[in-house]
Amino acid sequence: MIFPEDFVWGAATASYQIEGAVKEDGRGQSIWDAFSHTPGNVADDDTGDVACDHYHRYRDDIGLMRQLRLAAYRFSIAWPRIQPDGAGSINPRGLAFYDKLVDELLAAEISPYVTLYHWDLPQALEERGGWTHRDTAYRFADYAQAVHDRLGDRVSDWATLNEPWVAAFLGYGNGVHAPGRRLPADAMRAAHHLLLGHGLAARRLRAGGAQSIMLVVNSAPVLTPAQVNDPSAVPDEADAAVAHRIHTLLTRQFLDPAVYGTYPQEVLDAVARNGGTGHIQDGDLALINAPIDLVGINYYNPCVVEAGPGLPADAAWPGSEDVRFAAADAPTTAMGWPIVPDGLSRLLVRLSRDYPQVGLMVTENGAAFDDVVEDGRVHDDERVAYLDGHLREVHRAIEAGADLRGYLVWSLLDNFEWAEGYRRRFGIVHVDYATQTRTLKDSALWYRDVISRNGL
Ligand code: PNW
Repeated sequence: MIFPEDFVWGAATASYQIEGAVKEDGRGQSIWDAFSHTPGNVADDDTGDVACDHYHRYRDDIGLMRQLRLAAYRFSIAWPRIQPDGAGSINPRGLAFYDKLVDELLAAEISPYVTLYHWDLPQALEERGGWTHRDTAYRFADYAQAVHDRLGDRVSDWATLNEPWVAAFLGYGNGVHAPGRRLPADAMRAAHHLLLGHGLAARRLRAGGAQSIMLVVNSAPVLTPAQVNDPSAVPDEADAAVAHRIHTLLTRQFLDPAVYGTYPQEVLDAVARNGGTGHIQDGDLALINAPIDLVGINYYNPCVVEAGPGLPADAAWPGSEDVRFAAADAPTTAMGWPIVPDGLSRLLVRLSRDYPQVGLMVTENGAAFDDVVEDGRVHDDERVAYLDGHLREVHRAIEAGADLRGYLVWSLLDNFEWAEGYRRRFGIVHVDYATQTRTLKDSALWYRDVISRNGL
């Protein structure tokens, strides 16, 4: 099973999950510092204070990437390192770190894929309303431009936002993520302002000459329970209607405005029922509809739903009063997430058909398991099977005509898994946090061979 010649193989991380060094070189506070330092928000009250200490160990970590023959490395920039207060003057020491990181990657012949926002909003901006406040979108565009001004001569691949659905609906809807707010109306405002920030930033990047601009979404095929193991199962009308609505709220809410400059009517209806549409101003959709080159897809598992009249709305899903979120009949990872590899091909084929103007890239895919180091090895056979199964589906999607440019595994390193803290390990490289020892898991060695063969 051979992949296209120019297919991009790589791995991904995010700043707050790996860097540590939260007080160094003038970095300001982010919402994740405030949130993780509030007891009860994160499992074991873990914080990103030290994480993988990547801020000090990035050279060694790039050495690992080189050993694995990665062609691409997707990382994110911590906005509060660049602008400690989220606005105004630029902190040169913050930019200097990413400058060195990029140079070191290029020296190792690894293409940097820079994500500008992977959830670490400057706390100073949260205190002015965070993403519920329209001004944050404009501040984000200024920050994006400052980063591009510094790195744009060497970085050609840019992503504006990581997973705006998660940032809005887990951050402001159910409060499981920072900033831990819990109001559907806030989540819907945040979603719109994130999109506005994306559009404004994409325009600045383009004006500065960026080659490739991407929006990264957490997407999933939305299936009824019967469809999980039988793609040909035909849901009844009520189930089909709720599945369509959840697909619209999860994926079309973000990609339709970005790619087509429109909101689906069902999104506008949900916004209208949850605080109103007053924050959506004339001209916003035209701004959000900035030309982009790629859509990044983060896929972990399908979303399984059926009709369930009269239920309380899930806090993360305003507009889901008639939806029952169901378990999939499938084995699960340590996160409890069902393993459904062909969900990935179904998703990619559909998105390629729905959004033919843009290319696709799998910007995250991977799994957490309870890994243990034994005699310097980690026999993570389950992760190898997970990755192998999903890569077969990536190949299948390409054969079916999906315009798919590359695949990035989540994650290079075990890291701070947000509300789950350090107990969930997604890395292909094991991190012993007490000593910061890195150990290549069997999955890393397997992935290296996949990359070398450009196939399975
Ligand atoms: C993504 N959910 O997060 C992120 O982009 C990564 O930073 C993260 O480590 C990875 O997936 C694994 O979780 C998500 O609850 C977190 O639906 C939570 C959800 C989805 C994505």
